[in-house]
Amino acid sequence: MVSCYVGPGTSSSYGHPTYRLIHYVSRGLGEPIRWMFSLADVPFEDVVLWPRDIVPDGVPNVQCSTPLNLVPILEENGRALTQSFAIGRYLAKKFGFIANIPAVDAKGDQLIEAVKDCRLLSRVFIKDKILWSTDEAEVARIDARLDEIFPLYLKLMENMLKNYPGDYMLGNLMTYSDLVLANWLDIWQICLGPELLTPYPTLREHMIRVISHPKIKDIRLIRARSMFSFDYEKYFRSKGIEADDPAE
Ligand SMILES: N[C@@H](CCC(=O)N[C@@H](CS)C(=O)NCC(=O)O)C(=O)O
Repeated sequence: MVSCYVGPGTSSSYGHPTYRLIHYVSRGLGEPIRWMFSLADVPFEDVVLWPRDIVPDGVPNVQCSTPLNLVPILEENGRALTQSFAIGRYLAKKFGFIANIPAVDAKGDQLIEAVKDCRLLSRVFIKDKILWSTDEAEVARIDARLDEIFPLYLKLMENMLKNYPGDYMLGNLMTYSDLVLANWLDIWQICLGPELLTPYPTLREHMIRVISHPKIKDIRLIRARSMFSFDYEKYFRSKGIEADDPAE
């Protein structure tokens, strides 16, 4: 049983912080944080949680005492920080995944907030569609809702990328906003099918550029694809989605 300590931090012996990231076994909200550690060559302890429904005895293997009990949680020298985007922005500033020019970084934040909105709006429909929906009328109802959300947001995100020259959101440097965008495009196109991105070639090329990065590719592949559970993984395998990885 792992317990998450919230309180005054402890110093590490040589002044280098000690990091622990606590998150579910899936990619989800924790993934851009893992990618930043990898890109920055900063070691961290990757504490993997197994969702209640797939832990054999039904007891999660972690007990957290942080506000809201939500993961991911970053511990730095024993001090806990929650809220994935707060963690992400903190590490991005520390490790250099921002442009360091306020007006430029605001553009990166604008993209991140659009991704967050799209995730929150679509999440429940994606989950219902993948996990629970069996009858065609229900799937059609969910698809209609998803069709109201994705074209709007994907067009918006594509325009944001196109409006800036260079391979990445803020030019030729890969920043935190690129990691957030690529991770969620990756998850969405796995959940809803690769054709989701067909009308948005700039988004698709961007996603492939990021997830194919040598320091991202391998750690991405050891994670469960979904934000839900391994039952979901079985579902993907049964549909043969595993063979169709855009980073391959
Ligand atoms: N706004 C939060 C949302 C965190 C969140 O919803 N985490 C989910 C997992 S993706 C969670 O911990 N849910 C509680 C649970 O599953 O028991 C963030 O960005 O970190």
